[in-house]
Amino acid sequence: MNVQELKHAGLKKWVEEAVALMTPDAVEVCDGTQAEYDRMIKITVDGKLATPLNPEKRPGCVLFRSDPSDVARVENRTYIASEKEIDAGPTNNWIDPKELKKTMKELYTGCMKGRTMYVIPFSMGPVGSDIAKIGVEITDSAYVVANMHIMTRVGAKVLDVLGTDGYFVPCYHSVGKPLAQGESDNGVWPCAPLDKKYISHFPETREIWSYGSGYGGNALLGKKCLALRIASVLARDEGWLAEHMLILKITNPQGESKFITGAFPSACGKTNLAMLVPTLPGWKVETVGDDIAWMKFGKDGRLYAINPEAGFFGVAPGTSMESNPNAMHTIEKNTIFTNVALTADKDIWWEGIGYDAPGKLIDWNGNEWVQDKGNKEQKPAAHPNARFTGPAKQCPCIAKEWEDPAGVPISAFLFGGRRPKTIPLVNQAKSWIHGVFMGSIVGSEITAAALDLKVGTVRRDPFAMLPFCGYNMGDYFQHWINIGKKGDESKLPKIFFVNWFRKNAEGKFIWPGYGENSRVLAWVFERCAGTGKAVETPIGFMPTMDAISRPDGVTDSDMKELLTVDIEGWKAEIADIRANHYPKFGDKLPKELSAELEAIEGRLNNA
Ligand code: GTP
Ligand code: SPV
Ligand code: MN
Repeated sequence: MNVQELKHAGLKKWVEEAVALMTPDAVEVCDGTQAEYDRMIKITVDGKLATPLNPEKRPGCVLFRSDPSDVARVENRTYIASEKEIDAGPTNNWIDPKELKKTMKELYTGCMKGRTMYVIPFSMGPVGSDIAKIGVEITDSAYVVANMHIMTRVGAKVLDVLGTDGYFVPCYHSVGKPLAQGESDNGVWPCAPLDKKYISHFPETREIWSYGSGYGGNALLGKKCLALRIASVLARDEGWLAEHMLILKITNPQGESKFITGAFPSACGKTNLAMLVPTLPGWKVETVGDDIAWMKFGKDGRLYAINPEAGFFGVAPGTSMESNPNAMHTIEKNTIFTNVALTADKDIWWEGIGYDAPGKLIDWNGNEWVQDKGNKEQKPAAHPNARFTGPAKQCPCIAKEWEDPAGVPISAFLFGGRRPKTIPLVNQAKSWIHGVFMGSIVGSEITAAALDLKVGTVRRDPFAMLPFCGYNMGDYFQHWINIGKKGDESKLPKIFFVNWFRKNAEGKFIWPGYGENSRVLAWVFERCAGTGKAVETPIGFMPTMDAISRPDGVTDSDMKELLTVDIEGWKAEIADIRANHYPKFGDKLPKELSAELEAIEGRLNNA
């Protein structure tokens, strides 16, 4: 379809302005068809950016290797350009929107020369759902178009819903690498140098401008940019929640089901938990979403969640038939792999895939690579943030409700992160406000999901939203408190804190994690059902020693360590929050949270 055929005057005008600024050689409106997807893949294969995989082993799959500078989100190039700096808050980068637009307009000028501009109408959420939102991304990357086909709902049906004057979130994207006459990518992943990359959000005008990166959350603008940073602002204004949360359905042996969401920072286990295969006999877990949840109150006063996405952009390393068979089956076909290793017979391989590298590989940098198992210093064959983009409908454990436009009623929220010490396997908040306090203090060891951070150090990542909250985090805490006041607390989800990542003195994980996490989910389920045995402690309700069954290989003393409150560790935790975390929010810190801090401190001192 061409731009002239667009029926929505505002959209047409917006595209025409972008064309005038970015001067592409051609413009195309995407229709979301399989033929279009195949054509995008062909363009990237012809440009030597993609390698088709073995059709016998991975039908419909391709591998991309990105530029080594373009392998993850870039948090220090991500901006919340609100009119006032205070509205971006202490945890976001801010530039005055006028200044930022001026800088970026210069970068955008002529940036699509030699390329085609694709106009992608997409819906976050089932097309036409009350909770869904429409965005339109313009991009000069066929890789982005193909990924958006999998991750969102693209095309003509979205334009139908948009009609002649419907609302859409406008999203600009360019890789920032114009081509000279006759030049082609010819195997070089197009992107701009780090100091020219901008991932910008204008919360008042609800616009997204991204430049210079072709990677994941920087470039697939429906995901973190729209569904979290812009949506969090909409959610604040409209009284709902846009969260970095998986959504799962859990069914007990009696056939009763509940829905649970969980917020863990990037690369801390959302996809794995969402697709978990329970080791507990008779229990079943199914997936609704693996990264983002949008939640609104239903008429019955409960919170209902939808997954705004249509695919999974999951971390590849560590994914195996043992750790996550459902993900492995999802990615058997029609999947885009980015920065994994390539085998001689054109299949994929990565660290933690569950078997040794079969002979000579091509690593994510495009170099020959042979596994040297004795050598701990060997560089990995797959980038630690290598990803697969796979369609959710191919997931064997996808829940039948996953596209229900009304969403699913949520019984529990989990918060967690990677904490080698102090934080127990699970505890339950005493109340909504106590739960909000727990969400506000989430800490986690940094992972490879962001480029510019030091992997392994613990940082506070409130609600797992630190890189994704589109406004002042203090106001965001207040918004969570307000949601609690809006609802009848007995109907709101119960709030839990979990930690799969406790380590022993040898640095080994004490809890086996993955499918064994079902034991913790079962306790959460039982607590929501009013059964589940618990004791009250200074940090909340904790399971009695016999309330969670012990997995093989976990000793009684391990269990004790996982389920005992480390009073001294918690005192240090609270002191750190008092000295370093909460002061960042100044007057924006809700007084209810200071009161919770006082209260927990008092309880720990009396313990
Ligand atoms: P994003 O897509 O970045 O938001 O990540 P995510 O939260 O979905 O994380 P994911 O499930 O992809 O897991 C990231 C890494 O953590 C993988 O290498 C997993 O193998 C590992 N992991 C997931 N769950 C567990 C667990 O229960 N225990 C341990 N030890 N590791 C886990
Ligand atoms: C994350 O980093 O939380 C991701 C990957 O889910 S990205 O889409 O790049 O944000
Ligand atoms: Mn994520």
